[in-house]
Amino acid sequence: MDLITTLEGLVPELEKGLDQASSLEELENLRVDFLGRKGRLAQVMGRLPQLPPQERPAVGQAANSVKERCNALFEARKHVLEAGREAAALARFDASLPGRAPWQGSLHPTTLITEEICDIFKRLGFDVASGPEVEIDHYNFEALNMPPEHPARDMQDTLYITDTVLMRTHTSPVQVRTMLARRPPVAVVVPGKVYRRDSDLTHTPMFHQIEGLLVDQDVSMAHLRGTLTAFVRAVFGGDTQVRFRPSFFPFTEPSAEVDISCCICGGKGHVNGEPCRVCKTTGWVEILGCGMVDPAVFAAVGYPEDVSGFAFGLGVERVAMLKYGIGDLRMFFENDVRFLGQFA
Ligand code: 2U9
Repeated sequence: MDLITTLEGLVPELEKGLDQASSLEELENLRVDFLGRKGRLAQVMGRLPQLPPQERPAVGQAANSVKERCNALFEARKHVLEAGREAAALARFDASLPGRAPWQGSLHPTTLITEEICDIFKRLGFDVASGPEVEIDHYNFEALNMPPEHPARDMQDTLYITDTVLMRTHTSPVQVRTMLARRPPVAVVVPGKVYRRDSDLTHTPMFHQIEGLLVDQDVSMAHLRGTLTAFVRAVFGGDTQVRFRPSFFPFTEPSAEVDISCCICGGKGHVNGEPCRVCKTTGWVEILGCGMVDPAVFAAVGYPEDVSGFAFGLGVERVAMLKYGIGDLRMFFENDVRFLGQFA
């Protein structure tokens, strides 16, 4: 049989194969078998050099024509099979089912409370400042009236990087930097991460603080009380009661801790006859520490002797736990979307 007849014979044979191919996979196998590099068309063409030269052009033309027709047949069958696959997929698709709502992200409760607190102080005229989390000893301790042998500098509590470089244990070094950069009057709040060598049920090695500092002439404890009372009532509601208890901090004198009437039991000590778990029936919960800035701190930053000021500090996670009734500090660090999604 001459080569042209053999070549032409491929077309009806392919048509038969295509009729039987019922999937795109079978179709591909067939394509390789007919048109592949070692396929049947290629095998016939391999015999071309054995022909007398004058016969080769006609055979070559026939081969091209067969190849084109074969390709067209493949494409046609491919369209049919693809349409079938799509129809099968649509048959499985139930357009009457309710749609799946897209996942919506939400801000972390730590971020939410931080923003809420900063907004309250911005309305009271405070600026928001930030600074490095890796600090030098001088800004974290020395300038805050904590000299080298002070117990708060203990390796037990502080994450040291070198002898003089450490992870800040509070955001106070930012207030020190602020005072070194600006003359009074100064009113800043400083939110940020702080680090301590501490890890148990109620302490994490990193947590978030917001501290505030106000310096001017004739700033008194009354200004401190008024500012913090306004702040607490903005966060926990206008009925919240506030009490100041004497305390001690190296950087403030006098110092106080502030309790608020328990936001879970409303200060009654009991919820539905059960003892309140949050205030342990006392009706009060501690919310922040504060005081009048110690003159030694002003001296360390070169402020004149006639200025006075107040400062305060709070733990953001603690405020969030009280405000939202969260019982476990670890929730803030596990990033469980079932927890985080509730703050959307
Ligand atoms: C400068 C001067 C004074 C910041 C203050 C507190 C009281 C305080 C704690 C609250 C809970 C830390 O997160 S916590 O464990 N803080 O009680 N912080 S006064 O006083 C300053 C800060 C900077 C220059």
